[in-house]
Amino acid sequence: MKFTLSRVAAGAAVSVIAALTLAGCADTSTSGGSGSGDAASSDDLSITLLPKNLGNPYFDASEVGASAAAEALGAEFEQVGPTEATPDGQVSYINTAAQQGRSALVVSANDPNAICDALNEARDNGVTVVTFDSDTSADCRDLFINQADTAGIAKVQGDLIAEQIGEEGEVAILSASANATNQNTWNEALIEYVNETYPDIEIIDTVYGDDEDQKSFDQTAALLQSNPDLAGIVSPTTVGIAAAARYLSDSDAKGEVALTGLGTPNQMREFIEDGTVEAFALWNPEDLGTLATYAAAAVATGEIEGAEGDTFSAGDLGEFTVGADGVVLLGDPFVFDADNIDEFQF
Ligand code: RAM
Repeated sequence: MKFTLSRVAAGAAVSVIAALTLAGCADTSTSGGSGSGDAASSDDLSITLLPKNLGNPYFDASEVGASAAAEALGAEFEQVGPTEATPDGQVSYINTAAQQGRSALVVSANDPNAICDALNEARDNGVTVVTFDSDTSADCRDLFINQADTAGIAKVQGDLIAEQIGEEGEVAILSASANATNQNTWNEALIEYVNETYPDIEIIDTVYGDDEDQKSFDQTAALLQSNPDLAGIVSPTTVGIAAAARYLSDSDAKGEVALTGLGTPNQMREFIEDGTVEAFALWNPEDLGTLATYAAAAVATGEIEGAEGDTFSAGDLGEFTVGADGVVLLGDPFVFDADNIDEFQF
């Protein structure tokens, strides 16, 4: 059974829809075109998912949603990716997808520009390119599937940390890689929101754990050591927040230094239970993978062009509309705490 976060939040189960009944949504149409080559028919649809890195439970969850959507669409599906979250690591996979003539590439970008040439070459070879989670510059992809809007992500993290530190004190950001489009956008918005909304909170530093567990753990230790008055840490990455929580849970700073940000319930459950973390936020990464795959199929088959106002079906998730700049929005971030975390398994 599949739930979306907002529906779970409302306490309402979504009825199960047999996957096969969903296949029709990308099964038609030769009209339009992706602007990136010939439309694939749904019979020969092949989709490659390229996350920032492999071995990250967040992207494992998006793969579950993506591969289920591909199956419902009758598409051939594979996930490939580097072990380290770097743009260089992604380029060879993009080139291979182009050489293989894949219908669509669904990618979370480690850099807004560094993978653009490779993506545009792939598009010239007829590959539909859809970014999800972390965008590129808009001229090197067909669509961006955005998990939640930037202002909403800034607000939820800003309000959580403010509440947890009594609206005053020093706060640091433990981010992912220094070039990650998504974290950089969110951090800028977070700093602006906190400066405007909470005058007694000072964001003193941003450090980078590169979405590596050990580096994020070490950066947490260093932050605490060099900032004895630190009141809180915001980590807008599932890798960072889990590593920081593990460090804090075993240190004297547990319960003294607040930690919030964006995490997966499965990784954060023990730290909510042991009191290291009060609350954090995220969306459903499985739904994000599902939506990105349906969107990629809709463009690759020519069902939509990807222009503003185009609509397509994403199976159980419903109908979506392409917004300005080729952005499709999944929904709102959701807050997890001790009262609800056990309802979630991802
Ligand atoms: C990490 C990655 C991903 C981001 C989440 C919140 O898993 O950096 O891009 O969206 O955190």
